[in-house]
Amino acid sequence: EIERAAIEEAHLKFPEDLKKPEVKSLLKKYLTEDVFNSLKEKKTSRGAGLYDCINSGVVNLDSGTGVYAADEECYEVFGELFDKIIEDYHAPYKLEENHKSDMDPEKVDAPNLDAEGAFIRSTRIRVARNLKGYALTPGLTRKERVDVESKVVGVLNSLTGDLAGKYYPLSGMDEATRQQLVDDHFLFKKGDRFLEAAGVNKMWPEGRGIFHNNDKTFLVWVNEEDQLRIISMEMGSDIGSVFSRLCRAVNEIDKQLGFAHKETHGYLSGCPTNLGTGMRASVHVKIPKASEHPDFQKICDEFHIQARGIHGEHSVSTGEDAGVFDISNKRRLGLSEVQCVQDMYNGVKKLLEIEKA
Ligand code: CIR
Repeated sequence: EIERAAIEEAHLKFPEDLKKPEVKSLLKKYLTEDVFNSLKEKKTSRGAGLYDCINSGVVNLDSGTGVYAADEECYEVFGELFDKIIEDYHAPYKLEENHKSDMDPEKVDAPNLDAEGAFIRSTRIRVARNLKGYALTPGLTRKERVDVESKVVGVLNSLTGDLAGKYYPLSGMDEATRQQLVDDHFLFKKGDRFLEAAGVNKMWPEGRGIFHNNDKTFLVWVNEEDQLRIISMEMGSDIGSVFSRLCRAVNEIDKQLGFAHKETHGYLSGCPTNLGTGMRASVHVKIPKASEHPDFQKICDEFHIQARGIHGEHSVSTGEDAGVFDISNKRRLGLSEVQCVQDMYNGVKKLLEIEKA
């Protein structure tokens, strides 16, 4: 508590480092001295302050965004800062428009794009969700974190049919299990320096774990960056099937536990980039020709899709994977989950037309 008091005292002064020319974050753009002064002494009812919201971007000057919400109320109490950042990141969405969710898989128009399996290797869709009534992950207490884990695992263990599976807690995990989860590319690592500075890594690895079904097509990360990352994936190109399995799981968990949600912000997440649907729908697709097309980037922008290498955000695919791209939806807030999947589908369809031509 003494340490916390000292931190809070130090943070009544504007973070001058943000003025350095190399800093390009949305935090820098919108944290004017006036906004800082108007917010610096405010607190949410759980005790989160401006420090909690901005520390990640102050410590990590290379942040793109630079802010996290420790709890739901941060989005209101510090709205003067968050609203501008959210509307900038998720432009052209305006918070007054209200976000609508739709997890009805029947509404996606997604006949298989590549039934022969010549181009699309795999399909994966994830959503970020957090339970109502708790802080978001930067602000979770130990008791809450463990409580969230036990509630979520209770529901996951009650799932039946193709969703039935097993939960693997990270604490005390044996080496064979760990290795298997690494080999399956299921294991998540401790959060990066951005999450560290936001407070998301506290008490690591306590309260964290991974659930997967027997077929390894349905996966849930518990208390990683969000309380829940719900993931549906399979080899091949059946986007409809992957979305449909995700919807069944998400709707069941929502029914039993209830997700943190605001009409204006959609599903809540500690990171404002993940508000709304919290969805990333992607395929790994081999498009060596389309990706060399002079208008590739323009087409991606027009179809609201994002292309990256298959080994993470800034990777370039080489060797056996040359020409293989991870193509995902780009928009996340102000449109429904159905529309996010449709964005990805339409974009991939277009890229395959170019590839074949
Ligand atoms: C940042 O501001 O750069 C980090 N807090 C990560 C933000 C989320 N990731 C992203 O926008 N790609």
